[in-house]
Amino acid sequence: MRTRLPRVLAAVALALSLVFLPGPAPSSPAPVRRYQITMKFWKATVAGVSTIAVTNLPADAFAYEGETVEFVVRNESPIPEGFAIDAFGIKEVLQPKQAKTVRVRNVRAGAYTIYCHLHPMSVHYTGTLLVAPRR
Ligand SMILES: [Cu+2]
Repeated sequence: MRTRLPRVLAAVALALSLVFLPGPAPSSPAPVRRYQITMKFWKATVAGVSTIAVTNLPADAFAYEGETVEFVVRNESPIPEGFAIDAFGIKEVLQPKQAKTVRVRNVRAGAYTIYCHLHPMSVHYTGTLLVAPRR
């Protein structure tokens, strides 16, 4: 008598593979958050002293952990300016009118200061990159 066992085993194997094989890997890469930042310059009075002030507009950026953050930074100050985020090892120098793209991949949760490392903070406004944890 011919046995049906091979066919039954094949059917069981197929059923098990449909149940237990992992689904397709997520195909979409982590989202990218883009911020266009302009370093703006104007005359200001700090503690009674006439000086210049520089800030990043917008000053602040937001992302969720694991995302990629991309800053397109343009320097509208008449002198070289810095764009630094210590926690990610970023220390870029931008000449007047120069633009640079700075990418931070797979950001960790936390709050990070964005600042100019070339000049005292008293003539700059710092910004914050806020990275929220995923729930
Ligand atoms: Cu500066």
